[in-house]
Amino acid sequence: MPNLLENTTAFVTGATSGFGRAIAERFVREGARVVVTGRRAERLAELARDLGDRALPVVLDVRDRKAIESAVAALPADFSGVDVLVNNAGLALGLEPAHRASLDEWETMIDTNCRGLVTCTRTILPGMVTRGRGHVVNIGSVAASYPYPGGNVYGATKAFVHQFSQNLKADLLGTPVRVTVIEPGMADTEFSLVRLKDTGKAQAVYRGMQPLTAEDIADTVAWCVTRPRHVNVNVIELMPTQQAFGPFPVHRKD
Ligand code: NDP
Ligand code: 8X3
Repeated sequence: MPNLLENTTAFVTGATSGFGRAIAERFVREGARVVVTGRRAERLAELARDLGDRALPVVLDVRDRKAIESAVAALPADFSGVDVLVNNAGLALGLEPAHRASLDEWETMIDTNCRGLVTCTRTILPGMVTRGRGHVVNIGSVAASYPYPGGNVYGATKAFVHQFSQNLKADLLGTPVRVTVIEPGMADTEFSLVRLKDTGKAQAVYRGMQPLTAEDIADTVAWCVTRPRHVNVNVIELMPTQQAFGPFPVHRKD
């Protein structure tokens, strides 16, 4: 797909690692200009060096509403007409059952995965509607639909992302702005390291199986945003061939 995104300006949250980085790289390769954001300034600077002047690094914590509003208001002319917003920044913390999980970690997941995503959307969306061109791509998860032990608040935040995406689509009927939610299963990024805070445990998650890669997700996002304008991909759920669904467990007394 050479230069299919030539006249596109994208805003990617969480571009310092994993999916976000791969999406930014793919978009720039396809000719887009990309605002790359995240909290880790050094990583962003390194990414911007790699990608050249089509990437604009903006250090941003998606939990900080004022920072998002000022960053978007201050975008230079070349990057200000954002027509693809990729709400990717997010995290899972811990796998403890609900009665032992950390409330602080729950709040961090809600603030990042839900509040951050909503704030970026509400800040950038009006410009898309005014310009008559735009696509919001939200990164959800299979955890939105399939519960698992320890998934408690993480899965709930991704269910929020799913429903918010569908409701956005309802609100945007009559405008040309598109909305897609992409819901991956296991993918080998820094996700498990962030969740488990232990390199050995994080590597063990992917032992003996072939997980999705960040490039698989970037490929999926690129496909969605390059469909003809009259085509809206609502939801894509994808998982490794070596992952599947669990049976209903039953707790028996004997
Ligand atoms: P990574 O940990 O590799 O990347 C997460 C990114 O989110 C980083 O760039 C990080 O940047 C950013 N981020 C986290 N918190 C904030 C914040 N408060 N403000 C701004 N940026 C933030 O994980 P993935 O690439 O795997 O995760 C990307 C998305 O994909 C997440 O929403 C995740 O829930 C989802 N997902 C992941 C799956 C997987 O198995 N890997 C499967 C399904 C969905 P920084 O730390 O620099 O701020
Ligand atoms: C990440 C996928 O299955 O670890 O969203 O929840 S899973």
